[in-house]
Amino acid sequence: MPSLRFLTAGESHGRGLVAIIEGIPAGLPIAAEQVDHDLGRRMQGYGRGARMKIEQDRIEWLSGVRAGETLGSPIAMLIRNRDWANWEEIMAAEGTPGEERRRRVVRPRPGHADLVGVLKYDRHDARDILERASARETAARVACGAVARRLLAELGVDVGSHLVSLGGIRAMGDVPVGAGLNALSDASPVRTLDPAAEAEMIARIDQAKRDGDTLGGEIEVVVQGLPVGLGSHVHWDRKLDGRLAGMLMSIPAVKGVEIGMGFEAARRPGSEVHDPIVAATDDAPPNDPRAGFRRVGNNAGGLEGGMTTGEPLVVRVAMKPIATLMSPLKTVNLDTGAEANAQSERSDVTAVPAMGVIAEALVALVLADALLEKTGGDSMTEVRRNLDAFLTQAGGRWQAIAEREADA
Ligand code: EPS
Repeated sequence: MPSLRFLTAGESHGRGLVAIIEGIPAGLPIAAEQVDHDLGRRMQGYGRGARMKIEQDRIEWLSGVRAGETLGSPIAMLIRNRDWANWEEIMAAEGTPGEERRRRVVRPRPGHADLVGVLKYDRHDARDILERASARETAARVACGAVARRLLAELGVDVGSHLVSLGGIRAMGDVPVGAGLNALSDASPVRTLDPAAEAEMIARIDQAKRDGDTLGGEIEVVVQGLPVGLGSHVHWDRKLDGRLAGMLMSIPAVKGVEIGMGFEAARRPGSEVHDPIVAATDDAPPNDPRAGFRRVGNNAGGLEGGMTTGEPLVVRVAMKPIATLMSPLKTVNLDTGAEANAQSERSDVTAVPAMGVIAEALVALVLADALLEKTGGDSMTEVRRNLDAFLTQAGGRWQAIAEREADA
């Protein structure tokens, strides 16, 4: 069983979303505003549609938190859908099976779950599928991720992201050392660190909107302050690379994940890929296991053998364009079998900037799970003590070598 698990429920136009996270130790300070901050960040981004003007995502604690601290019990959160007022009748739980309701969807969108979903689940209205396939569900995951982020932050770990490409336009820009990445990326309407690319991307989004088209792109998550040795090399399902990639590939419309140098590493010789290990007697804190074993570069993206190296974790995530096109693609009507244009409901031109916030949340959940697996602990006191003990032990190795060499 994982150390940390989470579950979400809720339809896009239902009453709301429920998020449950289980395994967070007792004594973690947390406030609703900290979760709401991430929910608000997820709703931003140039290219989103009208729905984001309706919603003001906020959590209500249902359980697991008392007097501003976690209790160690499952944490349940509710996010109400403000749009519910407009959908109450269409989405009502009461009624008769098979009855015809307004806003039926019978022209499935290529690229969406619509068609396979109705076949697999034996439905006659693709709304029964799209309501849950919708990226609305990611709000609940971001809420769980915000709790995991709080845990990591208490231990000095910062999770940030920025957009590196949109609609084929690439962005440059240096990630700051420390905890300042999101302050920079959140200030950009497309969450990029490159002002020139930002202007081009906004123009590309405006053009796509006029064309009734949609755009994909890539984001990069950077995690700084991670201890060495999270994850493990000993078994496939304990390797952190796989756990991260699996989680990130579960974001709607995500089609690829790269770690560190990523796919480029496949094209280069080993001498250009692996990060040399060099001895260095610098003034790093005695409990830093990396002291004495410095790395030249970080092409590994902070992972070797399925474990964290202590260098920044760097993961890139690629998202395809949203499947709801205002200039629709060809499809077949589910009722009549006739050729038709795919349904085009209100949607976003692009949601890549928001996907970065979702990816941060999921990376935080995977890392918090791996951290708790390393430390164990029912309370934050215990987690802290166990982590410090491990770091002191691993960091002491260099000290021991240095003392032995000095004696010799
Ligand atoms: C979505 C379509 C749009 C998006 C929605 C995902 O919603 P609506 O159909 O209500 O206009 O805004 O995203 C969210 C609601 C959200 O919170 O991210 C879709 O079809 O997936």
